[in-house]
Amino acid sequence: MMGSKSDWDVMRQAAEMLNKFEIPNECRVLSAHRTPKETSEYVSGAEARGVEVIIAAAGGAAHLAGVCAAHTILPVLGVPMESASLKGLDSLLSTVQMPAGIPVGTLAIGAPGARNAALLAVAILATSRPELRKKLHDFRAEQTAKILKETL
Ligand code: RP5
Repeated sequence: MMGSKSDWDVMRQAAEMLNKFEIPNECRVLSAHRTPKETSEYVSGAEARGVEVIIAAAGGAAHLAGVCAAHTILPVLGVPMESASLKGLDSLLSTVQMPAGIPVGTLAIGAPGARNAALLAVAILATSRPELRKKLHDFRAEQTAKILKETL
């Protein structure tokens, strides 16, 4: 989920990572502020529909991940979007500073956070799926091999 279509250029990287691991996923623009009712309905029904992890990205006064977490017991991963005025520090603090009792697992600002949110979602799903765990091991091994092949 993302608060605006303007987040999609970054958040498509999360979707691409999930697709790489063949994880069925859905991408929606839903805002804590602009579409509060639809956001709460979507998240409230997610568990019953079989959704297992929610990734929520927002920028500025970034309440989306926290609002999602308030409406579900599913793991919610928050991705702070880089903002024009404060470079995402506003988004980071708004996403990460949840009161005790309603957790949001907050990732890095922007594209690294988007990709890592997907990888963390895969890791969560992999705890009960050996085939996915193998894919994660393979991914890490490929990444390591790629780095070690770099020439300068
Ligand atoms: C947030 O406000 C969105 O998540 C986005 O990062 C930011 C700016 O949204 P737009 O004004 O570009 O729609 O709700």
